[in-house]
Amino acid sequence: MRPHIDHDLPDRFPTDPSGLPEAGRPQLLELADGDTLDLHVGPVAKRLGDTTVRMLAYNGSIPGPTLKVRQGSEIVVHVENHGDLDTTVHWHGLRLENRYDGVPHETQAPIPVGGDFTYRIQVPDPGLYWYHPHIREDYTQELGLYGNLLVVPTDPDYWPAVDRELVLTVDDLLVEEGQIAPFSPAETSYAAMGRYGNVFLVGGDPDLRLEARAGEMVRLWLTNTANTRVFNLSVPGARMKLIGGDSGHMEHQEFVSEVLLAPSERAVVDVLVDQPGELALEHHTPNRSYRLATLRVAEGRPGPAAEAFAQLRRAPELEAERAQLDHWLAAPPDKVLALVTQMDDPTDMPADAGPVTYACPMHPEVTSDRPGRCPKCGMKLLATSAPAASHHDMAMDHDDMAHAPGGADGIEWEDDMVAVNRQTTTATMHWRFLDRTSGADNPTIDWQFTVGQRVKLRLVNEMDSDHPMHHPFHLHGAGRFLVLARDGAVEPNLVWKDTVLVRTGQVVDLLFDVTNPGLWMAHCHIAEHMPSGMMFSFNVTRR
Ligand SMILES: [Cu+2]
Repeated sequence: MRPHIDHDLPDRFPTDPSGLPEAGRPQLLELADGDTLDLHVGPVAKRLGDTTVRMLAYNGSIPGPTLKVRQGSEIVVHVENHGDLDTTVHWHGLRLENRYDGVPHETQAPIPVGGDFTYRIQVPDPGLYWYHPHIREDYTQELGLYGNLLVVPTDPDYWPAVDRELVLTVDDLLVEEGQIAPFSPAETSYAAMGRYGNVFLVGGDPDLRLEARAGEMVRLWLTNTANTRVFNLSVPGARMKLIGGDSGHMEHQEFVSEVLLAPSERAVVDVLVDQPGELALEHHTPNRSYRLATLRVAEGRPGPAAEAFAQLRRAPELEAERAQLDHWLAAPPDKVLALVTQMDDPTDMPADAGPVTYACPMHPEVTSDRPGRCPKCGMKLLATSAPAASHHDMAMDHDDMAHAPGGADGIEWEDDMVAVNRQTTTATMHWRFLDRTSGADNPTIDWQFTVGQRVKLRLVNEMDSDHPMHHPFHLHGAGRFLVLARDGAVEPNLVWKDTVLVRTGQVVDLLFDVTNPGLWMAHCHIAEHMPSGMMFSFNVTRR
């Protein structure tokens, strides 16, 4: 189906792919210390199965180029914006100089369409990072503006030997009748749960086919670039070993059958492919399985990979962190942050509308004649009965979707309330961080830290909220953190992180190692939650 042409609708973003260059495959660019990269933001025509849509790309590919940089070096990135709106580039997970962090109005002026900006990017820590805009991510990141940055350690033994490396973004895109579901330039929609997609993209491809040889150790460098979806990834039939997370290697390598990745999190996984044939990268929720990509394994010779795979290495610097963890586990938190929402009823009942029935959008069998909360999931009950017109609008989009009721594991795997979710905007959803450090409601967050400080942060995803759900909490490059405990259970395997998934109702304790001065952001990495209020900035001063 041909996309509509929207020339006469200035209140919409352009959607016509005619005449645009076709999106290419992402390049792998090795950049030496001091090298300059030109990064161009612009529209592309992207084939998705039998339709072609207009998307946005860095240097003409989705994802943008993978930048391979040696630890400790500095690269210069000259960004030119030929996209649809102002932009910046945020270098996710890097502890870099604050003025290159890409936060509009705080660390730099937005780059206007036709404008440019030059970043100087420092990479002190080995591992997998990524870059994306920090303006209207719900639109620009969904449309393809993301790419990886791989920091190669100076220590050649940091990672185990490997035969093949695959840098893969996992993402989902919402496509309706052959077109990307519309966006408003004026406001962010799907603000309740974020925009879940129905087309899965691995490395930007809805049907990615990868190659390997039997006997190889294949390393998957995985990044979740979705707006809101949590991925649970596995390669059935092959053995996997988790070796790294957001920022570098794990305290101890471990064999795993699956890897949970919240939006913006990364994982480094070694996969032993010992048989020729076909393997698949899959996403498993409690109710469904999705095939994301295919790995064809050709005949090969057994090499040393199997022996190396059997070894589980440990990271001494993270074991040293664990040795002093008891002190931090016992210490009271320095800051307590509650994650809550207030939700306006999108049906907006007039007072004289007559009798009203309230129902849970996720559990329609739960009804009440008065406002309240769903006993199954805690969500605010929304008016459904009268008037008839809004009842129709509120029709629950249950389709053939299998439902994880309320997310028994604290994760909303699917959008179980599409009709309501689509209508919610930053005007009607009020996602909030509340500073409960003093024990009182205090919406004004005034964090002040000093370089060299270590801070215990407690995140409380409160059930007493109009729509409790999971949130991936992200801290910008003021430092990096370790997860100390989740619901009081000590974190079994440490890794330096910049994003943590806080499940519905969960309490997560972090140890934040503050290293870089400046004004830095903390926010939920659900692209629709951040502009709905789940963000703040804090200050780090030099010692
Ligand atoms: Cu959130």
